[in-house]
Amino acid sequence: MGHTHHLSSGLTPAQLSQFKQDGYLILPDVLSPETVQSLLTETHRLLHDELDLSTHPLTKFSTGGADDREHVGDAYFLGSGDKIRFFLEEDAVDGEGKVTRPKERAVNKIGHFLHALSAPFARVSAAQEGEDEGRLSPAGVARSLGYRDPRVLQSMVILKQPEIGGAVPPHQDSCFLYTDPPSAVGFWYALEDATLENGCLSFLPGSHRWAPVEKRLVRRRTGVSDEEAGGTEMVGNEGPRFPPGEEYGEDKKGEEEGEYVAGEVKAGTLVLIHGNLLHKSERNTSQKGRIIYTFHIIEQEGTVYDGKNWLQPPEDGFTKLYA
Ligand SMILES: O=C(O)CCC(=O)C(=O)O
Repeated sequence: MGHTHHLSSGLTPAQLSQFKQDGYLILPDVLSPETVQSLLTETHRLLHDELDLSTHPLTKFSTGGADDREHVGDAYFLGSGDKIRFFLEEDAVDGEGKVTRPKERAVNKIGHFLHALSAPFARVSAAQEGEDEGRLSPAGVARSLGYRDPRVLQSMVILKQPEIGGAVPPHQDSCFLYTDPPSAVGFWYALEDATLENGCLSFLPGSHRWAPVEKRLVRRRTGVSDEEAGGTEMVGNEGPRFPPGEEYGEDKKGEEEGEYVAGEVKAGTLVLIHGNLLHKSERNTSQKGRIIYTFHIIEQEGTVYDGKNWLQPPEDGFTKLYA
């Protein structure tokens, strides 16, 4: 990292205006090679030590079509907000629900409380400005973006396995992590190189300014246990569809919608993703995996977190980002 990074612990003005313009920002070398290695080691340890396929409910998680939403709805998923749980690649399970490959090669996703229950992952979001030899910290980024009391509400490792890694269709994260008004931002860290071949992200630049949060993922029944909730469904969003600010509105779309731009990145890169931004990733049919770590923050101060959201706060509330 250049010397200037030691002077500023948040985003530079140029980085901030790029994020405001595009709705995403690619920041290389934010994680040191040692940190990347520690997170990969922890990922493999979790798969090896903590996953027992013989007792796993074989939940498949995908943001894909109607069939997939059925699976999303089960209690294993709804109860994962304060646990470390494993969600399988669609194509790693056959018609009878049998896993067709070694467990280390069958998992699509690990979530959603890594940032609290796994020390190596917890260190990533707990880092404060000025620590870690001046590397950019999540707290520093959040302060640059104007967050007053940012909370980490979920975290996950997405493995996107070789040959069968599932695609993630275009979506906006604020549909899944809704606050009134919308406030989500994703921190997405490549732990391995992400390329066109193994299913890197792509983004629709500027769509966060004109693409409203039209629907939300909610529990079918609230005030009941995860088992009785009846899974989840997508419903229309009656609340605000953009964060506050004059830069947002459906009229900002203008003439051209534009095209998705691929974000090929090296391991150690951080990608910031605005909660309204349309983004996606393709299938991985290559021989190379694509392991990433992502967590999301919301603004706690002056927003309302909806009791119908699929993800409900743990006992002690969502994790503070600022020390
Ligand atoms: O890593 C991916 O392929 C997709 C991740 C994503 O879109 C998200 O977490 O919102």
